[in-house]
Amino acid sequence: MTVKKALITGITGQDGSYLAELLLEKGYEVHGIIRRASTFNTQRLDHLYQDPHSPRARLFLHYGDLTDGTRLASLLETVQPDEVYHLAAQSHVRVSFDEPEFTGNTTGLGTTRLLEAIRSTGLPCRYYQASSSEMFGATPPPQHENTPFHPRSPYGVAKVYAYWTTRNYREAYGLYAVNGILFNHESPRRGPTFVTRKIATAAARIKAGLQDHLYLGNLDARRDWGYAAEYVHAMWLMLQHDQPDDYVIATGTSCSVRDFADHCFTHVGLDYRDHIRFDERYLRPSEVDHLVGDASKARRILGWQPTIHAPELARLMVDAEMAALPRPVRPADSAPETALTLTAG
Ligand code: NAP
Ligand code: F7E
Repeated sequence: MTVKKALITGITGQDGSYLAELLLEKGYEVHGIIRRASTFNTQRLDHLYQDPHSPRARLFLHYGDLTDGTRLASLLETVQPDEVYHLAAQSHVRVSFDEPEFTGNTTGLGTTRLLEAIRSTGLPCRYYQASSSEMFGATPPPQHENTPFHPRSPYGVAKVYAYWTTRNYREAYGLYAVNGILFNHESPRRGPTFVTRKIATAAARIKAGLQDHLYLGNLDARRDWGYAAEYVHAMWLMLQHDQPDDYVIATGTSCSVRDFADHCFTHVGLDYRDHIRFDERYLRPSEVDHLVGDASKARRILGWQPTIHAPELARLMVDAEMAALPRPVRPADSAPETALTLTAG
């Protein structure tokens, strides 16, 4: 039996790590593109690491960057993937207002570079584009596949560009290319500056007496928050279908940032109102007020359905933060028995 090969851009990110896990479980050979950095950036993958010299190794990492189209093409030639999951992006909405040009270059044009590399190498691979509910922006909920886009940030604008580029390569060149329009999805592996992780971390640390307050911006924004481990399954399902198509992936429910904070703090027996303070630095020049996805197409055609909604998500994220807290150092933990005996003596 031939082993399927997948190439993942953004494998070091939240979704990349869950997707790599899923594909390895399914027996794939997984290749990931990572950026060269002066420090290691593979923490989310360390538990999956296999010595590439081992004959059993099925996870391979390669240096590359979305700004380097030549490298993307040479990697495709080398790896010859059956499936390409394009997850890499400058993915932080607030940061995209500070770095609009960089965000356009990576999140927008990076998609063109990768699709053009696939087209020019002529590989018959299937392509997944990480599209986002941020593309809907100001258009009121519920949002589905035919809802008009009205992005409210340079990030959202770049994702709209990437979405249409993906559709254009499907229509113009017959590429098997799909857009997964994913609503917010979170986990203990979420980047620390996204609001759910920021709140979950703070709730655990405040409970443990390690900090007193948490500074946030707009508490009234409402999001449709799901669990990342369930959402990567939808990405895989999209590439197994007979026809390439675009799908919304969401829970169909929403809550406000304030509600999410309430879930997290209540879980550890605290009142969020005693600990949250306002900092205008976390406001955005234009905000997305309300996102709720209608994922009925994915349920009907792919059989995908989420099981975890915001309240459970908040609890599982806070539990993970509590478990990861530094344990208080006791003498028995810090010193070997002989030293302890000497000190005691
Ligand atoms: P993430 O944790 O921020 O991960 C982003 C990944 O992209 C990281 O591996 C990062 O590498 C890589 N990357 C950034 N710039 C790059 C460049 N110039 N060249 C190569 N790699 C680069 O994002 P995520 O939450 O996993 O999301 C995955 C994708 O889905 C993103 O495209 C995001 O925009 C999109 N999306 C996310 C959500 C969500 O709620 N999570 C919803 C809809 C769509 P480093 O580790 O080196 O930084
Ligand atoms: O903000 C508000 C903020 O940064 C959520 C990305 O994965 O999902 C994500 O984008 C809400 C916003 O996620 C703080 O104003 C208040 O209304 O966690 P976030 P996001 O902007 O929704 C979409 C689908 C993506 O595609 C993106 O890649 O929370 N908020 N106070 C705050 N947000 C942050 N980050 N920090 C605060 O202190």
